[in-house]
Amino acid sequence: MTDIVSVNPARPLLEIARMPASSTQEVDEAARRGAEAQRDWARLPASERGRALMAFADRLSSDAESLASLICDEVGKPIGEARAEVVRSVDILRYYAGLAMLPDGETLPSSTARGWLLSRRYPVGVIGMITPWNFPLAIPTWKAAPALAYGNAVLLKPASSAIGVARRFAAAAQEILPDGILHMLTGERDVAEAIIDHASVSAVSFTGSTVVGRSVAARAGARGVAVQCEMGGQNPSVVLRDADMEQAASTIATAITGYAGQKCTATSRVIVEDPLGDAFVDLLADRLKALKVGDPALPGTEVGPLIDAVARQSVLAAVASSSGRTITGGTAVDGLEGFYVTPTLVDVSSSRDVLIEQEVFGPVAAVVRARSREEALGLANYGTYGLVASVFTSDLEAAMTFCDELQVGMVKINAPTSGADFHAPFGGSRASALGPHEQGLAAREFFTQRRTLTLA
Ligand code: UN1
Repeated sequence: MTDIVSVNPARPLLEIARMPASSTQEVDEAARRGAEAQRDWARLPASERGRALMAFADRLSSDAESLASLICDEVGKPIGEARAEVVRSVDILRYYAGLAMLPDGETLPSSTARGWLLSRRYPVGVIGMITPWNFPLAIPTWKAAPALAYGNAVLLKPASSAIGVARRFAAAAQEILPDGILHMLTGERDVAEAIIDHASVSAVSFTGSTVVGRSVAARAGARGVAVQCEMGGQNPSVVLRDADMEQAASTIATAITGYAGQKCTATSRVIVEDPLGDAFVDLLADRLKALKVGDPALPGTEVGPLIDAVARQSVLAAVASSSGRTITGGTAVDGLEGFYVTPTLVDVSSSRDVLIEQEVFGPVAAVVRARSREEALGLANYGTYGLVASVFTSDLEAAMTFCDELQVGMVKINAPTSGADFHAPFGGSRASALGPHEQGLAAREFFTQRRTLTLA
């Protein structure tokens, strides 16, 4: 049996976790057990499920510092960001613990004189979750918390490079939840496919690349089960001529380099309206150069390593094949073990460029200039992705026009493209997403099914 192994991206010879890959038989048993356990879980009052989620949150919270260190060690996330991820995950569990008690359903006028017509929500069943390594705790949490709150069971298949964090998450859940309600499986594509194909799995929620997400959707669709995919982004930040340049430069520098750009919400292109052009580019380049690149475990580090050698190779290759002029960065970092890339800004004059059309997933952004607001809008809507965009301006009307015209799932004004409020719907459009949004009350759409009840 093959082992799944995760290593420390800052010290690649250091193994962090090792687990055997799940067999097809284990997937089958977990799915059947999940289906059985789910029936009882769904019958519990919502308040009882909410209490269990609260206890789960407390369990993670009591272990916060060691979880943050594990996130830092296993996926190379700077320790400050790792701590914030733990806090966010605890908050998400508490939020859904309470949300399960919200009023639900509708009473509708009946077509018969004395009848009742009601619409209510019911759980979906067993949900397969295929999660990435970049938010190894928060993404499993924001999928599992609403799924559990609304009475479903969960089969979690995390990315192999983040099995250590997922194992801690699953162990905490198993201490608190009834047997079989949350089960973690390990492995690569074959295990994910076995989950998607299993007759007891009623829906699949995925976060990862657009290519993989579409194959997950096709496979789930072929079996007729619901699918939710959060996929790639190529997110623009637009700086209009009336923007506060200092604020825009600092915010955008953070959005390009937070977790070394390994977020689907990272800023990947910066569109600057004339006449800010060179002045803004210089300011942004200065901000990027000032960032402290290094060991993610050190408190002052702002940019850590990429997840592995392949990731670094593909980021450097994208920069090398751009037709633009590199203003800063674009290199591996000498003298550091681990897969570091210096924060990178490339001045690009044509939209037909790899740094504009593709998701790079590294601390890299392209900058393009626009002669007018209209041109800036066109450049922001260019391409196939549609996750998030940010606009920097002090003109409310311009901000509202961009909100209306941008073809994305989320618009941020004077704020970074990265970062998400867990109580708001999160999701994209076009190549960035398929199916209902995640998080907030919106999560209910995917994790429940409607039933119309007629009482004659
Ligand atoms: C964030 O920006 O804090 O995989 C969240 C991702 C996204 C989550 C980003 N699904 O990067």
